[in-house]
Amino acid sequence: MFPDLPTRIKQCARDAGFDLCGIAPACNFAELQVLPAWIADGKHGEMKYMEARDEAGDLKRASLARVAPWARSVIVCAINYNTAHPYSTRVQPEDAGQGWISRYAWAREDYHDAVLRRLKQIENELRGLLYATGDSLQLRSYVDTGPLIERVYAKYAGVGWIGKNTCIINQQLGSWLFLGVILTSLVLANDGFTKDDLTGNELTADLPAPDRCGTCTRCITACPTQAIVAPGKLDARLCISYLTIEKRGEIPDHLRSGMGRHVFGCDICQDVCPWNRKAPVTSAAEFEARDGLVNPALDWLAEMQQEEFRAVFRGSPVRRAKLSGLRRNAVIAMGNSGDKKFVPTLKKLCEDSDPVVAEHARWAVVTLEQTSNQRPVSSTQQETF
Ligand code: B12
Ligand code: SF4
Ligand code: SF4
Repeated sequence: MFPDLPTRIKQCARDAGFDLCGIAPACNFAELQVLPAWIADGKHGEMKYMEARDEAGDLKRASLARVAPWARSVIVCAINYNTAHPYSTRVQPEDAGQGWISRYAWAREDYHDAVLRRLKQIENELRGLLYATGDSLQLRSYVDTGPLIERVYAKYAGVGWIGKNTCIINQQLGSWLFLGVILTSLVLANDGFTKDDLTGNELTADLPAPDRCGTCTRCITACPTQAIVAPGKLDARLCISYLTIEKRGEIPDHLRSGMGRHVFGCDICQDVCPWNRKAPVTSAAEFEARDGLVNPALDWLAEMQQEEFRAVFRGSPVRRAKLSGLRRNAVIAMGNSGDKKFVPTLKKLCEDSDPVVAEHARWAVVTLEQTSNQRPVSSTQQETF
């Protein structure tokens, strides 16, 4: 075994551009036990990938010991993606008729690629280091798509605590963090964990990051759709992030007004978090915002055609919503804007060849006609810090 490997790994992570790195044993931590009930209750909505099961019929994401029995440790890396732009809850009057794309999706490069590239750099360095020692090694890097709940391992790696909004929060950096993990066959025991059992199920680590939410409940109160149903428990079907990114087709009527001006993702439960008040700005150039994506013009998005969508969002996570989803979301935001200048465009869109866009445009026209010309001010817009 290479001397003081955990320290070398953390140095590799820093060299690769990560802001944080910690190591958790690959055990079935208690938090993973909430997944089966979450899925059984249908709280994942239409995200079928969350239901993936192994041959025995068990949920893959509920047990690393079952899906990757060779894995002994999880290297968890995090990178800050915050940029120097105002929060969505600090709406200026001139922004109110414009849309909101989540902070994480303004980036010049899709975070999956940006994070995976860095993880691969660590993998390569580790292979180089251990090749010389003759140690055998298995490594597998994931950003989002692995059979594990990354935030649970981030907690036990000391990267941050799981906030009541379910996000990983770091005391110094806040929660504007992307996570990436490397599963490894290495037993990296001396990383603040008890050493007795790194093979399986019972280990209790002594390094979870301490919970610093305290009595605060700002995220729960601020969530416009009451998606945080209890501290640390999210009903994804109600979450604007799910509705705008993952949900295809029609958005249930009763959830549309709560979506406000969000056209892709939602930042509210992080914008209001006191731990993000002084969140530092990223030094990674690829997370700088692309032109036009901060407070984007709603009519631009609602009338966008396939060719422009491809060009504007090439290599961007926004592609996941697909053109139809993004236009649908923009139309809902127009309906919620309280701004009657959108009525002529919306009336045109009522005849759109995309039936989803047309149906939501009809809803938006009715909604706008029922509101006075005053823009509605939600409780989160009035947020003071
Ligand atoms: C599916 C998914 C979503 C879904 C569901 C979100 C969710 N909370 O589960 C949707 C589409 C809604 C979503 C939204 C977002 N996501 Co997302 N998502 C994922 C994904 C792919 C899986 C998450 C998962 O397994 N959920 C299952 C449920 C059961 O887990 P959970 O709700 O987090 O519950 C855990 C804790 O709450 C804890 N717990 C249990 N009981 C209790 C009790 C208490 C008191 C507490 C405090 C905690 C707690 O245990 C549970 C896990 O077992 C991960 C990547 C990955 N592979 O892990 C990214 C990931 C979580 N997402 C991420 C991001 C950035 C977002 C958004 C901010 C994007 C945006 N701006 O719109 C929002 C945030 C919304 C929110 N408040 O969570 C980041 C989070 C980074 C961070 N700092 O935490 C991840 C890690 C992606 C990445 N690689 O960086 N996401
Ligand atoms: S992302 Fe938005 S909708 Fe989802 S829980 Fe947070 S505040 Fe609520
Ligand atoms: S807003 Fe408050 S309760 Fe919510 S995650 Fe932040 S500190 Fe925790």
